[in-house]
Amino acid sequence: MPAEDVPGVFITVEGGDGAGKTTLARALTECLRRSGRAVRLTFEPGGTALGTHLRSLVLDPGVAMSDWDETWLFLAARASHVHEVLIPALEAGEIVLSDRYSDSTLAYQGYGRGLDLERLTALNREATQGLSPDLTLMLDIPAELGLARTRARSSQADRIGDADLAFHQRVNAGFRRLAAERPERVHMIDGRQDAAVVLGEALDVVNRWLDGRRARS
Ligand code: T5A
Repeated sequence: MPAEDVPGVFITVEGGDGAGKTTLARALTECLRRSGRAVRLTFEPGGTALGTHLRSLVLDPGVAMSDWDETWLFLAARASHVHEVLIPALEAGEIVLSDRYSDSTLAYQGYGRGLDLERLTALNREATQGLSPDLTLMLDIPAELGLARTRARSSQADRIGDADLAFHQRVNAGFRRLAAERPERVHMIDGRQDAAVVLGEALDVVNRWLDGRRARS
């Protein structure tokens, strides 16, 4: 079955470092499960044995790499995530919630590192077998606030999180641009709000999308 025709629902959560993606993805999963739905919560980089190894490599500040080396590692992690986790769960009809996916590569490696966006888009298509999210919840917060949150939580060094503020500002501006270019898929939520308010907005978006799909079928 072509990746774009799988029967489940594929939702991604995106945004800059510390925007609140993991907090939202977990809470949303709980809410959807309580309403009786089968939900698979997963994340990138990670979600598979290979992805877990690649995550520790790509985030290790002691490992030097070029911007393209970094990109290939994220893409390899994504490729294994797509065929090992995402496609099987979607084929089983589950709602799949992924904490980061291909928009992160466009925002971080494209807008942040300055790599060619068209090439990244083509590589994303190959790594994902053309699997695109049905819906993306994008959390927007100023880079300063996101970094303050992640640094308050952990002092552990991280090769990408520790990049300078200007890098994270370019990434966040990139996410906003991606959202503006894809209004039918991407829903921006103000990540500065209280976590409960963020969850409420996200639930509204997801429930409206699910109702719309039911009405269309
Ligand atoms: N990356 C990833 C790329 O460069 N290219 C790619 O293709 C991909 C897939 C790792 C890094 O890899 C880069 C991006 C990243 O730099 P990651 O593990 O998702 O990716 O890293 P982070 O974005 O840094 O993830 P975090 O887990 O650190 O941040 P989250 O998930 O956005 O935020 P969360 O929910 O963990 O919250 C952070 C803190 O803020 C609090 C939480 O309690 C927590 O302490 N918080 C709030 N506080 C106040 N109000 C709210 N609404 C809050 N929501 C959360």
